[in-house]
This record gives sequence, structure tokens and C-alpha cells, in this order.
Amino acid sequence: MILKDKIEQQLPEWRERVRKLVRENGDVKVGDVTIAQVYGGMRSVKSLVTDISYVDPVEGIRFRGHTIPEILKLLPKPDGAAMPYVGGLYYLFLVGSAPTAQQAQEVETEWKKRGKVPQYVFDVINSLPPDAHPMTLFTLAVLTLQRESLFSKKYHAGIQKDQYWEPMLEDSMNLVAKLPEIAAYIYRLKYKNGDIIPSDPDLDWGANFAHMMGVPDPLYKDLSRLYFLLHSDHESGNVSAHTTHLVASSLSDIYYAASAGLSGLAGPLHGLANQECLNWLLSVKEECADCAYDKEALRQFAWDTLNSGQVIPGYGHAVLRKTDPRYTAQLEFGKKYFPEDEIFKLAALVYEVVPDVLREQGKAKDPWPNVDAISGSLQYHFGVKEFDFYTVIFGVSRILGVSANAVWARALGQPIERPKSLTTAMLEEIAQKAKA
Ligand code: AMX
Repeated sequence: MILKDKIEQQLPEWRERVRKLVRENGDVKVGDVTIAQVYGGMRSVKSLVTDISYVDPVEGIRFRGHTIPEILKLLPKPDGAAMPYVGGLYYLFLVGSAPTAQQAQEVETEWKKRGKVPQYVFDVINSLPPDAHPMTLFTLAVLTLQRESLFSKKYHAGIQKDQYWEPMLEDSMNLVAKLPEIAAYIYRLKYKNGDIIPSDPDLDWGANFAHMMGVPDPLYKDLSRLYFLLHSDHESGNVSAHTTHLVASSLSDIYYAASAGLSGLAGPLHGLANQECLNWLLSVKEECADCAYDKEALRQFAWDTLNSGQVIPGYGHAVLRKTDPRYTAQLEFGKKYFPEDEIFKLAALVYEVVPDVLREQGKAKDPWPNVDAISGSLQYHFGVKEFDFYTVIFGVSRILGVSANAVWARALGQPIERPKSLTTAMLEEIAQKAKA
């Protein structure tokens, strides 16, 4: 397989680079940790490593060194498409350099070979009560596939440590290949009377998802490719990425680890924010007719939300301090193809109003929109209005990033994670000593 060969070629050099860094500089300090950080969700504590993506607080995400606009130009696209092959992005994540069109297609072909979802996964999905959240169905489907894990089988058969990454890559490819069909199945089961649309082997991974969702507008194929690209990876400290990494660090396979990450993504401060965001936009539309064109009315509505003790979903970020470039890419997509769409226009107007409101309130460190502030309005435009489902689409995408990271973590022999905890009394003592 092309990805395996390309990683294998780089491994001796990478392993020596890491060994040398730790051997010769293991005692060099990377930073200090304050009591505020210990009690404050470890915000900004530098304690993770990934070479796949990096979030600059001002510039936003870079994938393997490339900004989002660069990536959209760099990666090969299917004939006639405006957005790249997702297989090309996965190649970039795993190999470190951009693929040729042929290399991106090879990844797509591998996914097609591995895409068949076993019936028992659908049986598990079907057995859940109708009001189960789509994220519960999706997470469970990924976990159910665990019995397929090659890593698990090989580990128990006694594989060598320096080969762990190989079945991890196989598992990751097998899992990613099946995600569009699982997600679309959940959508059609829950919202379209179980009228399932079979996969189309002639389509690329992103377009096939769009096809199986049953969205008639061909532009949804490009939106799907764009969406999967933008939500895939955001360095290692966010909840879904860190959870996946933590669980995998115990040598759990990717099915266990990714399903744990998805459970984290389901939280309202993380992936669920995109559904909360659309919900908020719809409440603006319903409760404030003037807000569609009157900035002052919209400003007041935003203040009412804050004064009622709620956050404005889609705004703010733990790391970013500027408009998220993933937001900008989606805004540009909407502006190009459907600038007059009602909800999209409202989302764009909110961008002109909410940052000032948050600045005035003075609490949020980042008053700018994040990736979630607009993604729901684009789905809504294409008729995907069931916003409970939005985090599943995010999850499909996020597994690209976390699985690529898991392969490399295993290839470089990253150990089990085990930070140290202290008691409050110990922290008080440390504080007292620091003052003395
Ligand atoms: N609206 C209102 N208040 C906000 C806010 C927002 N959009 N963003 C931050 N604040 C508040 C926080 O609630 C906090 O208040 P507190 O002191 O009373 O607890 C204060 O500002 C400081 O928070 P912060 O340091 O700026 O943010 P954080 O790192 O603690 O949290 C985040 C980051 C994203 C959870 C937060 O900005 C938020 O809740 N945003 C809205 C939800 C959202 O959009 N989540 C999606 C994030 C992206 C993703 O993972 N998908």
C-alpha cells in the first residue's frame, strides 16, 4: 500500500531524530505550569507533540506546514470539482508532503476496497431506540467495528514493538473507508424513513458521502469535501484529538480510541457547538424578524443571549485569537455559491456584530468566530436541516486527523500518557512557599 511504503521510508530517520532530541536534550525545559493552568483545564500547557498540524493563535491551523488557502490550492481535485480529494489530505497527513493526483487516487482506491460495512454494524445501529442521539449511534458503530481490529489480533499474537504502526495503519484505513457509509446510513435511518441509498463505487470518498446522504444538488459534493478537509485536524490538545491520543497511548486500537474521541466531540463546548450554533441562528430568525437586516436589533439579541447567562455558540476559542481560517473558507464558499440564502446571510451578518459585543462584554479572550459559527448554515442550505446530525459529519472528518496521528504516535513509539495530579492542599502549600 502506498501510504505504508512512504511512511516506512521515513521511519528510520524520524526515529533517530526523536531519539537524538530526547537523548541529548531531555532535560531542557519547554515551559512552566502555573496554578491557574492546573486548575484551568491545562490551557496552553505545552505537553503534546504532533507534526501533522499546528494552530497558530493568530494565523490559525496549518496542515503539515500549509495554511487552509494553500491546502485548497495544493491538493489534487477530482475532474470538474472545486474541492480536493479527501484521500489527498489523508496522504498529506500521513506522508508529510502533498500527493500527485495519482497518489491521492491510490488512497481513494484503497478506501473503496475497504469500504464495505459489515451487516452487524447496521444491526447494532438499528437496535437503538429511535430517540438515541445520532452521535450515540455513530460512536457505537465505530466501537462495534473493534472486532475487526488487526492491531489487536497481531498484538496478542506477539508482534514486535517497532511494527505496531503497521496494523494501526491498516485499521485506520479500514475504519476511515467505512465512515461515509455509516454516517449516511444513520442520517437516512433517522430522518428519511430508513430509505438507504447504496454507495456509488465511481465516486470519491467525499462525494460518495454526499451521494448517500441523498442531497440532490451536485454542489453538496464539493461542500462535503471542503467540510471533511476543514474539520479533520486541529493539533493535539482539543478534546477529541487528545482523548483519542490518550486512549491509544494504552495500546488500545483505533476503534476503541476513536470512539472515545467521538464521545468527547459530542460535548456542547466542542463538536456539538455547530448544532447549537444553527439553533441560535434559527432562534434569532424566529424571535427577531428585524435582526435579518438591522444590526442594532441583532446586537441587542446577542446581548440578551449573554445576559441570560448563555454563550454565543461558534464564537471564541481556547487557542485562536483571530477569525478561524476554517470559518473564512466556509464563508467564502457560501458567498460564492449562495450569497442570498437567508440563514447564510444571517450568519454572515452575525460576524459583523458579535465580535464587538463580545469585546464589549470583555470576558471571552477570543471574540472571533470559530469553525462552527457557519458550518451548520451551509448544511441547512442544502436541506440537511436535522442539526442533531451535524456533529456526526464533524466526527467523520475528525477521525481522519486523529487516526493519522495515532499511526505516527505508534510509529514513533510514544508511551502511555500519565501526567501527575496534586491535591488542593499541595497547591496551597506550593503557593505559600512561592510567596515566602
Ligand atoms: N460567548 C459568551 N461567553 C464566552 C464565549 C462566547 N462565545 N466564549 C468565551 N466566553 C466566556 C467564557 O464562558 C468564560 O466565562 P467565565 O469566565 O464566566 O467562565 C470567559 O469568556 C473566558 O473564556 P475563554 O478563556 O475566552 O474561553 P475558553 O478557552 O475557556 O473556552 C470555548 C473556549 C470555545 C469553549 C468558548 O469560547 C465557548 O464556550 N464558545 C462558545 C462555544 C463554541 O463555539 N464552541 C466551539 C469551539 C470549537 C470546537 O471545538 N468545535
